[in-house]
Amino acid sequence: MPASGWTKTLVCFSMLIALAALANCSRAQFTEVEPNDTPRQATQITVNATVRGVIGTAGDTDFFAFAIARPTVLDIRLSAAEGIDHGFTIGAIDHAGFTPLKTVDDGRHGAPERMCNFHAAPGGYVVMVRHRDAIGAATRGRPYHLVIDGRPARPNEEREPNDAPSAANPIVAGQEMRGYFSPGRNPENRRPTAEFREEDWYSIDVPADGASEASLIDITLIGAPSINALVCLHNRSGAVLGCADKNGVGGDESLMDAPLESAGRYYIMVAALDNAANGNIPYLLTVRVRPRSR
Ligand SMILES: [Ca+2]
Ligand SMILES: [Ca+2]
Ligand SMILES: [Ca+2]
Ligand SMILES: [Ca+2]
Repeated sequence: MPASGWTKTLVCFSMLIALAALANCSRAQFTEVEPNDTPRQATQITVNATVRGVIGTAGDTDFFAFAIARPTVLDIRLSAAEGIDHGFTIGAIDHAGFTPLKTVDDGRHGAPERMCNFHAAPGGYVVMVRHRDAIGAATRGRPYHLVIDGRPARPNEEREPNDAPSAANPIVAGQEMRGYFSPGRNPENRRPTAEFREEDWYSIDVPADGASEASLIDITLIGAPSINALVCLHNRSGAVLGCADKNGVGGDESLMDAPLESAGRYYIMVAALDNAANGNIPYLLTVRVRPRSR
Protein backbone atom coordinates (compact mmCIF):
# COMPACT_ATOMS: atom_id res chain seq x y z
CA MET A 1 0.00 0.00 0.00
CA PRO A 2 1.40 3.48 -0.90
CA ALA A 3 2.36 5.85 1.92
CA SER A 4 -0.77 8.00 1.38
CA GLY A 5 -2.93 4.86 1.68
CA TRP A 6 -1.26 3.96 4.99
CA THR A 7 -1.78 7.52 6.17
CA LYS A 8 -5.49 7.39 5.33
CA THR A 9 -5.83 4.00 7.03
CA LEU A 10 -4.07 5.30 10.15
CA VAL A 11 -6.22 8.43 10.19
CA CYS A 12 -9.41 6.35 9.89
CA PHE A 13 -8.19 3.92 12.58
CA SER A 14 -7.34 6.83 14.89
CA MET A 15 -10.78 8.34 14.30
CA LEU A 16 -12.43 5.02 15.16
CA ILE A 17 -10.42 4.81 18.39
CA ALA A 18 -11.30 8.43 19.19
CA LEU A 19 -15.01 7.73 18.58
CA ALA A 20 -14.86 4.63 20.77
CA ALA A 21 -13.10 6.63 23.50
CA LEU A 22 -15.75 9.35 23.19
CA ALA A 23 -18.49 6.74 23.61
CA ASN A 24 -16.78 5.37 26.73
CA CYS A 25 -16.12 8.82 28.12
CA SER A 26 -19.59 10.28 27.61
CA ARG A 27 -20.00 10.05 31.38
CA ALA A 28 -17.75 12.01 33.69
CA GLN A 29 -15.51 9.74 35.79
CA PHE A 30 -15.11 10.18 39.55
CA THR A 31 -13.44 8.29 42.36
CA GLU A 32 -14.68 8.53 45.93
CA VAL A 33 -12.61 10.58 48.35
CA GLU A 34 -12.54 9.17 51.88
CA PRO A 35 -13.61 10.12 54.44
CA ASN A 36 -17.07 10.52 52.87
CA ASP A 37 -19.00 8.97 55.75
CA THR A 38 -21.49 11.81 56.34
CA PRO A 39 -23.53 14.04 53.98
CA ARG A 40 -21.24 16.95 54.80
CA GLN A 41 -18.18 14.91 53.80
CA ALA A 42 -19.77 13.77 50.53
CA THR A 43 -17.57 13.38 47.46
CA GLN A 44 -18.75 15.97 44.91
CA ILE A 45 -19.89 14.49 41.60
CA THR A 46 -22.17 15.42 38.70
CA VAL A 47 -25.07 13.77 36.88
CA ASN A 48 -24.13 11.67 33.85
CA ALA A 49 -21.20 10.28 35.78
CA THR A 50 -19.62 7.03 36.87
CA VAL A 51 -18.16 6.90 40.36
CA ARG A 52 -15.80 4.24 41.64
CA GLY A 53 -16.03 3.48 45.32
CA VAL A 54 -14.85 0.82 47.73
CA ILE A 55 -16.48 -0.73 50.76
CA GLY A 56 -13.43 -0.10 52.87
CA THR A 57 -14.31 -1.05 56.44
CA ALA A 58 -16.98 -2.98 58.29
CA GLY A 59 -19.00 0.16 58.93
CA ASP A 60 -18.15 2.09 55.77
CA THR A 61 -20.77 4.43 54.31
CA ASP A 62 -20.12 6.50 51.20
CA PHE A 63 -21.92 9.75 50.37
CA PHE A 64 -21.89 11.42 46.94
CA ALA A 65 -23.33 14.89 46.36
CA PHE A 66 -24.48 16.61 43.18
CA ALA A 67 -26.63 19.54 42.11
CA ILE A 68 -29.67 19.52 39.82
CA ALA A 69 -30.30 22.74 37.88
CA ARG A 70 -33.54 21.81 36.10
CA PRO A 71 -36.14 19.03 36.59
CA THR A 72 -34.36 15.77 35.78
CA VAL A 73 -35.24 12.08 35.78
CA LEU A 74 -32.36 10.12 37.28
CA ASP A 75 -31.47 6.53 36.40
CA ILE A 76 -29.27 5.37 39.31
CA ARG A 77 -27.39 2.09 39.05
CA LEU A 78 -25.12 0.53 41.64
CA SER A 79 -22.97 -2.30 40.33
CA ALA A 80 -22.59 -5.57 42.17
CA ALA A 81 -19.77 -5.79 44.72
CA GLU A 82 -18.72 -9.40 45.08
CA GLY A 83 -20.07 -11.01 48.24
CA ILE A 84 -21.55 -7.77 49.57
CA ASP A 85 -25.21 -6.94 50.16
CA HIS A 86 -25.29 -3.22 49.53
CA GLY A 87 -27.94 -0.67 48.60
CA PHE A 88 -28.35 3.07 48.23
CA THR A 89 -30.50 5.92 49.44
CA ILE A 90 -31.07 9.14 47.52
CA GLY A 91 -32.05 12.22 49.44
CA ALA A 92 -32.19 15.99 49.30
CA ILE A 93 -29.59 18.11 51.06
CA ASP A 94 -29.89 21.75 52.01
CA HIS A 95 -29.07 24.03 54.94
CA ALA A 96 -31.35 21.91 57.14
CA GLY A 97 -29.43 18.71 56.38
CA PHE A 98 -30.04 15.40 54.62
CA THR A 99 -33.62 14.24 53.95
CA PRO A 100 -33.81 10.63 52.67
CA LEU A 101 -36.32 10.32 49.81
CA LYS A 102 -35.92 6.80 48.43
CA THR A 103 -34.02 3.68 49.48
CA VAL A 104 -33.17 0.98 46.95
CA ASP A 105 -32.13 -2.46 48.18
CA ASP A 106 -33.72 -5.18 46.03
CA GLY A 107 -30.93 -7.76 45.79
CA ARG A 108 -28.85 -9.66 48.29
CA HIS A 109 -25.15 -10.53 48.34
CA GLY A 110 -23.36 -9.84 45.06
CA ALA A 111 -26.43 -8.32 43.35
CA PRO A 112 -26.61 -4.92 41.61
CA GLU A 113 -29.24 -2.30 42.48
CA ARG A 114 -31.16 0.13 40.29
CA MET A 115 -33.85 2.77 40.28
CA CYS A 116 -34.61 3.97 36.76
CA ASN A 117 -36.81 7.04 37.27
CA PHE A 118 -36.22 9.21 40.32
CA HIS A 119 -37.69 12.66 39.59
CA ALA A 120 -35.37 15.33 40.93
CA ALA A 121 -36.51 18.94 41.22
CA PRO A 122 -33.78 21.60 41.14
CA GLY A 123 -31.67 21.48 44.28
CA GLY A 124 -28.94 19.56 46.04
CA TYR A 125 -28.94 15.77 46.29
CA VAL A 126 -26.91 13.08 47.98
CA VAL A 127 -26.66 9.37 47.21
CA MET A 128 -25.59 7.22 50.15
CA VAL A 129 -24.11 3.78 49.45
CA ARG A 130 -23.98 1.34 52.33
CA HIS A 131 -24.03 -2.37 53.00
CA ARG A 132 -26.74 -4.18 54.85
CA ASP A 133 -24.67 -6.33 57.20
CA ALA A 134 -21.23 -6.00 58.72
CA ILE A 135 -18.61 -7.17 56.25
CA GLY A 136 -15.63 -9.25 57.23
CA ALA A 137 -11.99 -8.99 56.25
CA ALA A 138 -12.58 -11.21 53.19
CA THR A 139 -14.92 -8.74 51.53
CA ARG A 140 -13.31 -5.46 52.55
CA GLY A 141 -11.89 -3.48 49.67
CA ARG A 142 -14.36 -4.77 47.10
CA PRO A 143 -15.03 -2.02 44.55
CA TYR A 144 -18.36 -0.88 43.14
CA HIS A 145 -19.42 1.58 40.46
CA LEU A 146 -22.25 4.02 40.91
CA VAL A 147 -23.69 5.30 37.61
CA ILE A 148 -26.10 8.27 37.62
CA ASP A 149 -27.67 9.27 34.29
CA GLY A 150 -30.13 12.13 33.84
CA ARG A 151 -32.75 12.98 31.21
CA PRO A 152 -35.57 15.55 30.91
CA ALA A 153 -38.99 14.54 32.23
CA ARG A 154 -41.56 13.50 29.62
CA PRO A 155 -45.24 14.40 29.65
CA ASN A 156 -47.58 11.87 31.28
CA GLU A 157 -44.99 9.82 33.11
CA GLU A 158 -45.00 8.91 36.79
CA ARG A 159 -42.99 10.97 39.21
CA GLU A 160 -41.14 8.90 41.78
CA PRO A 161 -41.22 8.83 44.73
CA ASN A 162 -44.99 8.27 44.66
CA ASP A 163 -45.16 5.59 47.33
CA ALA A 164 -48.18 6.72 49.36
CA PRO A 165 -51.51 8.47 48.75
CA SER A 166 -49.98 11.67 50.14
CA ALA A 167 -47.39 11.56 47.32
CA ALA A 168 -49.80 10.42 44.59
CA ASN A 169 -49.26 11.65 41.02
CA PRO A 170 -52.35 13.39 39.60
CA ILE A 171 -53.79 11.57 36.60
CA VAL A 172 -56.35 12.91 34.13
CA ALA A 173 -59.12 10.72 32.73
CA GLY A 174 -58.30 9.49 29.25
CA GLN A 175 -54.57 10.21 29.48
CA GLU A 176 -52.12 7.33 29.24
CA MET A 177 -49.65 7.40 32.14
CA ARG A 178 -46.27 5.70 31.79
CA GLY A 179 -44.62 4.23 34.88
CA TYR A 180 -41.97 1.74 35.89
CA PHE A 181 -41.81 -1.17 38.29
CA SER A 182 -38.45 0.11 39.58
CA PRO A 183 -37.15 -0.61 42.16
CA GLY A 184 -38.74 -3.92 43.12
CA ARG A 185 -39.20 -3.33 46.83
CA ASN A 186 -39.57 -0.44 49.23
CA PRO A 187 -37.73 -1.06 52.53
CA GLU A 188 -39.61 1.88 54.07
CA ASN A 189 -43.06 0.32 53.53
CA ARG A 190 -43.90 -1.27 56.89
CA ARG A 191 -47.64 -1.66 56.44
CA PRO A 192 -48.37 -5.22 57.64
CA THR A 193 -50.58 -6.02 54.63
CA ALA A 194 -47.97 -4.86 52.11
CA GLU A 195 -44.63 -4.97 53.89
CA PHE A 196 -41.73 -3.84 51.66
CA ARG A 197 -44.05 -3.56 48.64
CA GLU A 198 -43.01 -0.90 46.12
CA GLU A 199 -46.17 0.99 45.16
CA ASP A 200 -47.04 3.69 42.64
CA TRP A 201 -49.93 5.90 43.72
CA TYR A 202 -52.05 8.05 41.40
CA SER A 203 -54.94 10.35 42.21
CA ILE A 204 -57.89 11.30 40.04
CA ASP A 205 -60.48 13.97 40.77
CA VAL A 206 -63.96 13.02 39.57
CA PRO A 207 -66.04 16.16 39.08
CA ALA A 208 -69.65 16.42 40.12
CA ASP A 209 -71.81 15.55 37.13
CA GLY A 210 -75.11 17.41 36.88
CA ALA A 211 -76.64 14.69 34.72
CA SER A 212 -75.73 11.80 36.97
CA GLU A 213 -75.18 11.45 40.69
CA ALA A 214 -72.63 8.69 40.25
CA SER A 215 -70.04 7.52 37.74
CA LEU A 216 -68.31 4.37 36.63
CA ILE A 217 -64.54 4.09 36.35
CA ASP A 218 -62.53 1.86 34.01
CA ILE A 219 -58.87 1.26 34.84
CA THR A 220 -56.61 -0.52 32.37
CA LEU A 221 -52.98 -1.42 33.01
CA ILE A 222 -50.78 -2.69 30.20
CA GLY A 223 -48.19 -4.64 32.14
CA ALA A 224 -44.46 -5.13 31.67
CA PRO A 225 -42.42 -8.27 30.90
CA SER A 226 -41.37 -10.31 33.97
CA ILE A 227 -43.93 -8.52 36.17
CA ASN A 228 -47.09 -9.91 37.77
CA ALA A 229 -48.99 -6.66 38.14
CA LEU A 230 -51.66 -5.60 40.61
CA VAL A 231 -53.88 -2.52 40.37
CA CYS A 232 -56.32 -1.33 43.05
CA LEU A 233 -58.85 1.48 43.39
CA HIS A 234 -59.17 3.29 46.73
CA ASN A 235 -61.53 5.96 47.93
CA ARG A 236 -60.44 9.17 49.62
CA SER A 237 -60.36 7.61 53.07
CA GLY A 238 -58.17 4.74 51.91
CA ALA A 239 -60.76 1.96 51.67
CA VAL A 240 -60.19 -0.51 48.82
CA LEU A 241 -63.04 -0.37 46.31
CA GLY A 242 -61.62 -3.09 44.08
CA CYS A 243 -58.45 -4.75 42.80
CA ALA A 244 -57.49 -6.47 39.55
CA ASP A 245 -55.03 -9.36 39.63
CA LYS A 246 -56.44 -11.85 37.15
CA ASN A 247 -53.36 -12.46 35.02
CA GLY A 248 -49.85 -13.66 35.71
CA VAL A 249 -46.34 -12.58 34.80
CA GLY A 250 -46.28 -10.19 31.83
CA GLY A 251 -50.08 -9.93 31.76
CA ASP A 252 -52.32 -6.88 31.66
CA GLU A 253 -54.91 -6.03 34.31
CA SER A 254 -58.17 -4.14 34.15
CA LEU A 255 -60.85 -3.04 36.58
CA MET A 256 -63.95 -2.19 34.54
CA ASP A 257 -67.31 -0.67 35.42
CA ALA A 258 -66.32 0.03 39.01
CA PRO A 259 -69.01 2.24 40.57
CA LEU A 260 -67.89 5.44 42.27
CA GLU A 261 -69.73 6.52 45.38
CA SER A 262 -69.67 10.23 44.64
CA ALA A 263 -67.68 13.02 43.06
CA GLY A 264 -64.31 13.68 44.64
CA ARG A 265 -60.82 12.26 44.82
CA TYR A 266 -59.96 8.62 44.24
CA TYR A 267 -56.64 6.80 44.33
CA ILE A 268 -55.17 4.11 42.09
CA MET A 269 -52.31 1.95 43.35
CA VAL A 270 -50.08 -0.02 40.97
CA ALA A 271 -47.64 -2.64 42.29
CA ALA A 272 -45.68 -5.72 41.24
CA LEU A 273 -46.10 -8.97 43.11
CA ASP A 274 -43.05 -10.85 44.41
CA ASN A 275 -40.90 -7.67 44.61
CA ALA A 276 -40.08 -8.00 40.91
CA ALA A 277 -38.59 -5.07 38.99
CA ASN A 278 -38.36 -3.92 35.37
CA GLY A 279 -36.45 -0.70 34.82
CA ASN A 280 -36.37 -1.07 31.03
CA ILE A 281 -39.96 -1.43 29.84
CA PRO A 282 -42.73 0.74 31.33
CA TYR A 283 -46.30 -0.10 32.18
CA LEU A 284 -49.11 2.02 30.77
CA LEU A 285 -52.02 3.08 32.97
CA THR A 286 -55.24 4.56 31.58
CA VAL A 287 -58.31 5.62 33.56
CA ARG A 288 -61.70 6.50 32.11
CA VAL A 289 -64.67 7.91 33.99
CA ARG A 290 -68.20 7.90 32.55
CA PRO A 291 -71.70 8.53 33.84
CA ARG A 292 -73.60 5.56 35.13
CA SER A 293 -76.44 4.91 32.68
CA ARG A 294 -79.85 5.09 34.18
CA1 LIG B 1 -16.79 6.10 53.30
CA1 LIG C 1 -28.72 -5.22 48.37
CA1 LIG D 1 -42.76 3.30 39.85
CA1 LIG E 1 -43.31 4.12 43.63
